[in-house]
Formats: sequence, C-alpha cells, structure tokens
Amino acid sequence: MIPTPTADLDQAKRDLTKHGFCVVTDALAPNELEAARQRLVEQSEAEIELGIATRDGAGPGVQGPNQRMWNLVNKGACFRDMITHPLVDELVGHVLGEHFILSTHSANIAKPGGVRMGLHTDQWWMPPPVPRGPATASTAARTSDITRNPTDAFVNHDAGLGISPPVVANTMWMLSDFSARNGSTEVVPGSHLSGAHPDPDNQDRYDIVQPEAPAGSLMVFDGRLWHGTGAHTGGPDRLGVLGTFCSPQFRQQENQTLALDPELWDTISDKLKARLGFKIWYAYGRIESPVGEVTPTPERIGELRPSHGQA
Ligand SMILES: O=C(O)CCC(=O)C(=O)O
Repeated sequence: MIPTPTADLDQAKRDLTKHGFCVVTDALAPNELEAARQRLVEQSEAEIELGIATRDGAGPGVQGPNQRMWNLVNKGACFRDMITHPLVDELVGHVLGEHFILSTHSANIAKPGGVRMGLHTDQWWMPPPVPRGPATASTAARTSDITRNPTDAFVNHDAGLGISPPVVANTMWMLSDFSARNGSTEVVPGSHLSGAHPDPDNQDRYDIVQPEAPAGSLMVFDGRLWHGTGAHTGGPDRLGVLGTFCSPQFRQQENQTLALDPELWDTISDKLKARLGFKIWYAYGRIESPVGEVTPTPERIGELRPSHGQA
C-alpha cells in the first residue's frame, strides 16, 4: 500500500521508514498557511519584477515556466519557522537523528507547461559502498570525481555491497493543493532502499507515483528516495517550499552561515542558529575555538607578532 496523507505521526514515521516518504495533513494552521502563501507569492512577483528570478522546468539546465526561489531564510519569518517546526524535529529527526542542519531552503513554483524534472536522489554525491580490497577503476570512483551524472556503478548498484545510509532528508511544505495535474512531486516508493540511483534516461519503466494532498500538508522524504518535480499539465500554480537537511558532517548546498543577513542574528533562536550550521560539530565548522558557535561577524585573528619582537 502506497502511503496516503495522515495526521498520525507514528504512521508517518512508518511510511518514511518503509516507503521513503510520508505526507502529514494540517501541518500548517490556516492562518500560518495563508501568511506563508502570501509571502511566497509576493516574493516571487518581486523577484520577477526585479529580473532576478531563477526559471526552470523546460528540461535539464533550460529556463522554463517554473520559478525557483533560493535561500528563504532571509525572506520571511514564516520560512524561518518551517526550519525549526516540531514536525521537522520529529520526521527529519526520524531519518537523520538529532543534530541535522539545513542544506537548502528554497521554493519551487511549478507552473502550467513545466515539464518533468526527472528522477534523482538528493544525496547523489554520497560515495557508495565498495568491495573489500584495492579499488579498481570499475568498482570505485575516487570520491571527489563523483558528478551529478551517475555512472553505471551508481545506476546498476551491486546490492551485495550493502547500501549507504540516509544522510539527507527533505521537507516539502505544500502551500497550494498538490495534484498529479499541477506537478506534484514524482516519487518511486521504496527506491531509498535499493542502493541504486535512477537512470537519467528511460524513466518510464519506473513505478512513479505522485502523492496528492491539500494545501497545508507536509511531505517528508528520505534523501535516497528517487524523486523529481512532476509535469504541470493544468490547474493553478503548485506552490512548494523545500527544506533539504543533512547530517552535520556534510557540506550544505546553500552556504547558510555566510548567507544569513547579520541583522537577523539577534532575532533568531539558538535552535535556528544551530540548524543553520553556526553550532560547531566536534570542531567542524569552527574558525578558532573547536567548541561553541560561530557568528556572522567573527573575530578573525590574522598575522601576530609578540610585542618583544616589535622594533
Ligand atoms: O519540486 C519538487 O517537487 C521537487 C524538486 C526537486 O526534486 C529538487 O529540487 O531537487
């Protein structure tokens, strides 16, 4: 049985474990939904007006009718609240544990005429398990040579080697109704447990479904799940806000610590600061001290000389 939208958190966790995704209904209260929807539409119109909008949805790398909006952390309190929402703690935490951080916070507005994005995973860069013994060219890519274009070893993964754990999990806040018609996210249930990555070509052979749910719902999915934006063949714009989270030892897609408007620093919670990556994780992410947190305006210690060495 493919997961259906549920208000039962335990069921949602079971769906996430088994199928790689879950959909929770009424994740946003009506007033929260309306505020977020209005903010998103207003921001999207302003980015278009200013000529800074990112467009896609016409095939890989080609501008189309869909609109992307990046780095939502600076673009409204309603978006910041989504990063620390209790459902995110519960469901992303179910996949990644307690100390996950924000990788990307963006919006994807699918509009009429937008084509399928194509199935992919959001941890395409994760080095796969390798056979014991010395690496050969056919068994292991050098890890910094991994690209978005999956090699045969990624697509036809040898299941005998085991699979990688989830190190990414995504939230999709539905700010409009999501339907197969207006481009609801395509997913392949169970694909997160295959260890394989989808072949970029010939995707018709995969068992793709498109979860449908009313505005205000939240879809959460495992970073290994094969997924992609659906084609928009009719109906109103599909308003989706995507949060991608990763474990703290991985690189964030958006540079959240550099990106945060320093003027917001005093207004945001310690929880949000940690989630943006300001909290040092076992000495990673530090500037000087290996413990504590960094700030958007750190003290940088440069070249020093002892006073007795001064002329
Ligand atoms: O918009 C969607 O439904 C999914 C977007 C997506 O897969 C991506 O941005 O990587």
